[in-house]
Amino acid sequence: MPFAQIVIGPPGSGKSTYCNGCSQFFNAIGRHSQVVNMDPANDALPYPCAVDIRDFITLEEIMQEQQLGPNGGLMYAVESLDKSIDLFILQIKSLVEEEKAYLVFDCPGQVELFTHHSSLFSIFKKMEKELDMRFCVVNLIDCFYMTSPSQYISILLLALRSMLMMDLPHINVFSKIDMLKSYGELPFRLDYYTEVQDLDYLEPYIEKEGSSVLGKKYSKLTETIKELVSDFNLVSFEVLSVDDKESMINLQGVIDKANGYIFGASEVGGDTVWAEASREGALLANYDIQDRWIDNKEKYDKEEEEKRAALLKEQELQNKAVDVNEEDEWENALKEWEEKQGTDFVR
Ligand SMILES: Nc1nc2c(ncn2[C@@H]2O[C@H](COP(=O)(O)OP(=O)(O)O)[C@@H](O)[C@H]2O)c(=O)[nH]1
Ligand SMILES: [Mg+2]
Repeated sequence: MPFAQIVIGPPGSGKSTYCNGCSQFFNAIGRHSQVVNMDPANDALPYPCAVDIRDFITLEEIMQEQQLGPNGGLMYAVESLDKSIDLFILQIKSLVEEEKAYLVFDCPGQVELFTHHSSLFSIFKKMEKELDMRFCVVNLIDCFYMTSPSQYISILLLALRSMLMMDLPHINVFSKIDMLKSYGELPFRLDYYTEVQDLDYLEPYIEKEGSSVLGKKYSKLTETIKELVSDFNLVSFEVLSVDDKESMINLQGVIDKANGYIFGASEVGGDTVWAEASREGALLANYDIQDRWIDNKEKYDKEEEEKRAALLKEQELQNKAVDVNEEDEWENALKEWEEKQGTDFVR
């Protein structure tokens, strides 16, 4: 049974960087994975790409032929792929059936594709049906939106809309969490935002923002959206900084649960230690995001920096490459994780 992640989120939210991180992470734990580019505008990919939608269609050509701008061109591109989808699915089929690869789909950033436009969505539904693929949508949202209460409410609505539209297991993620502290102090703890706790507490902050920037009607609209999001009670977030190994390990543990990978992993194979630990529920049970990213961020950053420097020194001594090797970094991070996991097992 094939498994996959569908990586979505607004432009610049870190999707391609995350897909590259996934590629390295899965390599380190021994899971055979491949990244598929679904964005016809993605001309500089940071990862090795197994199937590229640009082999079927490129945005520049469409914009020229159809006299469209970038957004219209993208919609047209996805719609035309929808019509000639069979060849594309055949390539995906060979990846999952012959290569037995775990797939990561890097999607375009236009949010309408995930909120009310059905083309891209129907491609994934087709794969689900024809290849019995198990998906998890990973929705990346820049953590900067946490810093304004009305924008925070807007992204909750956006997340809710794509959850309802895509109708697949869905993990929302605040990306670039390493930047959050530099945006200034937040009125609430980080878990308030990630767990989407009682939104009524935000009211005075929305009002304040309304009177200064956006006007009364806007804050009333925000209040109504807030009630709607609370009524559904579906949205919550994980956090991610791609360079931080611990946040990556934590996120992948959550995703494996959501798409059911941990229950079917024996068929996929290659990452036994990881799969066993996930099944035992030993994945970073005590990952404290407030502590890591706000209260003691500098301390942890310094520790990470020291670890990197030590690794660099060790490599220099061994006359290896001068640049710290990503593989060695992962090896160390996973070793630490296994040690932590050991203590969890004992407990
Ligand atoms: N600080 C920080 N920057 C990030 C992180 N992830 C991505 N970025 C940066 O965000 C920018 C946009 O990333 P990209 O992956 O191209 O976004 P995409 O448009 O969603 O594919 C790039 O400059 C990345 O280096 C992160 O975890 N932390
Ligand atoms: Mg991208």
